[in-house]
Amino acid sequence: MNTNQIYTANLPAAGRAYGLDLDANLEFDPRHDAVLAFDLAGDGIVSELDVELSGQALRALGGDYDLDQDGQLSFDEGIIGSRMHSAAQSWDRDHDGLLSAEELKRARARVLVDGRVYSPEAFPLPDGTTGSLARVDPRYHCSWVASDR
Ligand SMILES: [Ca+2]
Ligand SMILES: [Ca+2]
Ligand SMILES: [Ca+2]
Repeated sequence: MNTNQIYTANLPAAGRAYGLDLDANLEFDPRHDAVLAFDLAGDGIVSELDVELSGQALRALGGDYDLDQDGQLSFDEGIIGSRMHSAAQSWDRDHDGLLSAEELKRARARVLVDGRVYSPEAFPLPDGTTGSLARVDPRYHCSWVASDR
């Protein structure tokens, strides 16, 4: 497969979800852009709660404990955020601060596009090609997606 990598910004999406700006226009569009979430309960379903908690955990992993994203850090958010940070660190198995394709797979990551659930190894990109998530960097709010074009 001939791959090139796309750099995407990680943006807040609806319901505090963790959005990936696949079409690189710095806005979250639910039809073209993706949401990164984890099947936290391991039941094969990515629920709305999974999506919200995944977003919070990914931001906490990057050091952002403002769980409700209102721009203020409450006392409770400091405590819960640091717990979420510790929990999310188990996804980062080599402790480099990034989530690699392999780490995402082991953590049961899923990519949601236009209401459908895909594997992070194959999901539709806005240009009609198939993408796979190569790396997620929660500290710098960016990701790399490999395209099959
Ligand atoms: Ca976008
Ligand atoms: Ca807050
Ligand atoms: Ca890692």
